Amino acid sequence: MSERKKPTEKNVGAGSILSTVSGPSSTNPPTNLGTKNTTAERLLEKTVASQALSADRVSNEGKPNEYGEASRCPYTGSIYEPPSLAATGSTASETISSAKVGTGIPNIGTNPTVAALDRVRVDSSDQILTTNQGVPIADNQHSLKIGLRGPTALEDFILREKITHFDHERIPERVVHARGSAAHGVFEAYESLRKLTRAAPFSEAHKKTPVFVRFSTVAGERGSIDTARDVRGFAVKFYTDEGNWDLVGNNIPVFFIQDAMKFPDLVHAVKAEPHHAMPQASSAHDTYWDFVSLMPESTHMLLWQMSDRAIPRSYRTMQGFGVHTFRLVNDKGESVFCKFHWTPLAGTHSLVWDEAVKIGGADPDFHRRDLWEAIEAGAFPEWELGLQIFTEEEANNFSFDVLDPTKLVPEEMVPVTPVGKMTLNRNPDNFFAETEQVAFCTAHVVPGIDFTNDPLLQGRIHSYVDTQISRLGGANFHEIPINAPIAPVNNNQRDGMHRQAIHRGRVSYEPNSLAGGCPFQAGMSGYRSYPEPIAEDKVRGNPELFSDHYSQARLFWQSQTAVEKAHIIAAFRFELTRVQIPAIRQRVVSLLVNVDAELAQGVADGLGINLPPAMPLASNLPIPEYEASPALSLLSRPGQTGVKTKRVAILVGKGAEAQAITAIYTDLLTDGAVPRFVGCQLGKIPTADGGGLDIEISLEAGPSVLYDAVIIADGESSAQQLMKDAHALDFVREQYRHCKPILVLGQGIHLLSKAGVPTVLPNGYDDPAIIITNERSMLKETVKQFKAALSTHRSFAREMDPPAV
Ligand code: HDE
Repeated sequence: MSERKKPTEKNVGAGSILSTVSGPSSTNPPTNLGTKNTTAERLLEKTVASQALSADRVSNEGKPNEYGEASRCPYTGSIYEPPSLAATGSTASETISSAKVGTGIPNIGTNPTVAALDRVRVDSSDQILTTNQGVPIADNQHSLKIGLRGPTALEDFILREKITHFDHERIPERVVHARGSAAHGVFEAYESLRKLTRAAPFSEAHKKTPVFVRFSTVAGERGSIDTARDVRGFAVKFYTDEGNWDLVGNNIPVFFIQDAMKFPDLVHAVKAEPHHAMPQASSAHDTYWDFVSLMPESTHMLLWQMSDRAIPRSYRTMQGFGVHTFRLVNDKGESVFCKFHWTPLAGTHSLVWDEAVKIGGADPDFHRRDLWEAIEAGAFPEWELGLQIFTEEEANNFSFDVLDPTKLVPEEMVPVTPVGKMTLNRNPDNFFAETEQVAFCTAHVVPGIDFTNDPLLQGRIHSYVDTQISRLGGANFHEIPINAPIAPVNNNQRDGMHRQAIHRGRVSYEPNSLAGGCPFQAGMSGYRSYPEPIAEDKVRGNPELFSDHYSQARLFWQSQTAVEKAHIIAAFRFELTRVQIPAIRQRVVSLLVNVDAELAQGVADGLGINLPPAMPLASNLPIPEYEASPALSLLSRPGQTGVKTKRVAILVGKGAEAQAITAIYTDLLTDGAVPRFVGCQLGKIPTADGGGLDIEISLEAGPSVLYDAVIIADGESSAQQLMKDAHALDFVREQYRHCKPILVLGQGIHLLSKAGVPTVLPNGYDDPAIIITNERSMLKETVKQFKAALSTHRSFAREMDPPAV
């Protein structure tokens, strides 16, 4: 560093310091400005210090390291200490304080815009109403008028501010995944994964990283129903101490298309048709099936989409997948490939189609409500994060290309290693500020996480940042509190719509000498892209292995249980029945012929058509064969949470036997289930013992589809009342049709009989999920049996297509 010159005892040159343009060439500044003004004194100090700081940096010493081999190892930028803090400030007056500008103590090296959300929380308790300018509002009832019956004055700035803000309350909805719900939580690593990755969330055992997670449907608009047949988004924002990492995944491990180029086509095909804007939140229409039937690479995904995965029981009972192959990179720069899996501790459970359709009417917010209620009840949803790790060499020996997002890596080939647990433990305080404004971007990665060349992923890296700019109104969406990292943010990006940060100093470029070289580049400790060697021609095309469109669709099909297969056929039948053009139906079935004969025949029969010839293959390459993978069956993960959070309706009528049902009610509550007394209408009903019981919800407001199971109370007159109400008859029929556990106490059996619900399976055996008891002494045992059935979710053995009941 150069030696600093001593100032002389003069005030010549003061005029230049008090000006903002030019000055003498001498480096000896005046010692005073001929005034006693403290701000001016600081201005002098600032000027002197700035000159000294700038002179310290004689050249950009990093330059030689920016070329050739040396550039492979980025250098750490140099820092120059300012002789006075005034040197780097924007103003000489920065030490002046007020209630608005702050303490007057410069914030050195800090950025409070990234502080916890508390910095922007608002609570109006004990506060008067004000305008947005903080002016107290005297009257919030009337506009300012010329006389009581007169016209409104244009000068009414209070009315105009209120209405203007209201007029602009809405922002554009997400172009896809518009409908969603989110929650805060924490991710805790089981062990350190330092050997594999330097990614901050995995750096030590038991390290906790805050997360915000948004689940969504894809096709519907912001106000559409939760239970549409659709892929679910599963987007996790990790607020790590090395910046934000967004793992923006789905509940299905593969995708429809192989290249980002086709995404707008896919979305235009599945969204409501452009001429009449129908249907809402449904793929069951011509344009969708027209497109996918001409895109055979969609076949694997179509099987998942037609499976019950696409109608989850709850966000809490879905798996999540990163879909693409990613890279993990460790401190030494070594890389492995990785697939991300989220596995719900509550198990994977789905609705059945007839139920999903009816929930759409009974409670369009079914999944939003379920997530909210579980978290508010302290039944925090949990998922285990698992990794499939494999090397590039191993990947080269797979029969498929790991860059192809229509392919998964079967768990039997590469096991899933659990690495941590995510718990969602807090609902957002404000839906708009948090859930709506959160911006997930696949480009948000942290050191230790890197991309592969999956052409779908590559396109996404661009798309997400880009879409937020129009959705959230500009380039500063990262400053919206929910999006701001908890890691410090320092760079030279400036301005743009709605900028929040107020940067100190006049430097917004690098290299610089005037800010002491800061902020400086991190060098080898910063984010470094994995230096994958590539020497190829520039081309639009796909690798040959991408042409196998059916082998993994077959793997999926073969790995399903008989029930799941039947549901897949029924879903294709439903969707294609809604399609109007026969040629499109034919084409879809011709795709399925390449997957499996039983599947294709089942769908063809459902559509009343002959089996068409198989769709021609895209290549003559040998088609890989796989062993069935039981892990792909939804039913293979019953979960560990038993009856917890399961909703149980206890049907009661006037004169019900109260003792047993109140005991069961308490028992279920104790186990974490959510029982409710459901009756013909609200109010207190008399019970057989002369007491009374408060109905919690009516059959009309809380129909069958909103519960996981039903208990029918004992009592002759209770049964009589329920039997006269068709809602009650529908209730038990639907519980039966949707394969839910039914517990019948004593006289409650009459309701079951009147509803025509059989108590044996179609094959004549006892139905294990219909539990009937007359014996009070056996109640404990019976309830145990009921809870066991409730834990297993559904009894598909009774299912018939079409339903007999
Ligand atoms: Fe998205 N996707 N996507 N996507 N995606 C969006 O970003 C896009 C894809 C996923 O809760 C958009 O912020 C392209 C795969 C989720 O806020 C947009 C391509 C997967 C969410 C976008 C894909 C996803 C989105 C719309 C093909 C699973 C909701 C609004 C190259 C791995 C995130 C937004 C949230 C949202 C683009 C394909 C998951 C337009 C171009 C594959 C979970 O940027």
